[in-house]
Amino acid sequence: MREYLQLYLVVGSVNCKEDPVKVVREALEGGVTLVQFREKGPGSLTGAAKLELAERLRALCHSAGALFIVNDDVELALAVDADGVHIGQEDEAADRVRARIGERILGVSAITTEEARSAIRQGADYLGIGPIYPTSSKEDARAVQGPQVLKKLRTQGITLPLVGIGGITAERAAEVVSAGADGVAVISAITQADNARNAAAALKSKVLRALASSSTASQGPEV
Ligand code: FQP
Ligand code: MG
Repeated sequence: MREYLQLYLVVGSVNCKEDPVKVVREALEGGVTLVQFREKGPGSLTGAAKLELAERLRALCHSAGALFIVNDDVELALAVDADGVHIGQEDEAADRVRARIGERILGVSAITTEEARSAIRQGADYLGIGPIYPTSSKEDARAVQGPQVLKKLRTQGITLPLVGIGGITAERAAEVVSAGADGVAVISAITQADNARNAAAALKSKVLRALASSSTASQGPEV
């Protein structure tokens, strides 16, 4: 699980300036390890069009060796045989979603240690932590937490895979990982870039470098 969180793309058709299939294909070429299909908000697809896009994105992800997860919509996740579902604190209860999806991956949004512990008890496989920085991709986002929230969760004994989300750019990716995340989740840093492939590749290299230095950080000075 942990490795798949390295570069996590959250995407829906409304986030994309061009064909979402093209954006996701390029993002996968650039090193995205997991795609969350988040088709919501004004102008989003519904019904058969939503199902069809989900199927196309799932196929692309699997050809690239990446995971495909559906946001909020458990029924859609089951219909397209997705790898999992991501839910937040306002969505269907985590233990109920766990019961519906069986062994598939369950991601849960959390900020506080209590939310994290509760999600873990209910069967979460990873937690989405944020917003780390200010974001314009989500109208009803909670208060900005800063990378410190990740450090705090780790200090308080949360060892589950964690991915930071909210306002993360290539410039900020390293500090998110250094604070305790296994990777970064982004919407606009990839979907609004002039070149999704290059944007993804830049993020990925920052994440990999930060992961490499975190894993040696406790091993003393280099000799
Ligand atoms: N973290 C992640 C990720 N994905 C998300 N979609 C969220 C957090 C937010 O339910 P939620 O989840 O609070 O809001 P929404 O359904 O509008 O996205 F795992 F990618 F880090
Ligand atoms: Mg949700």
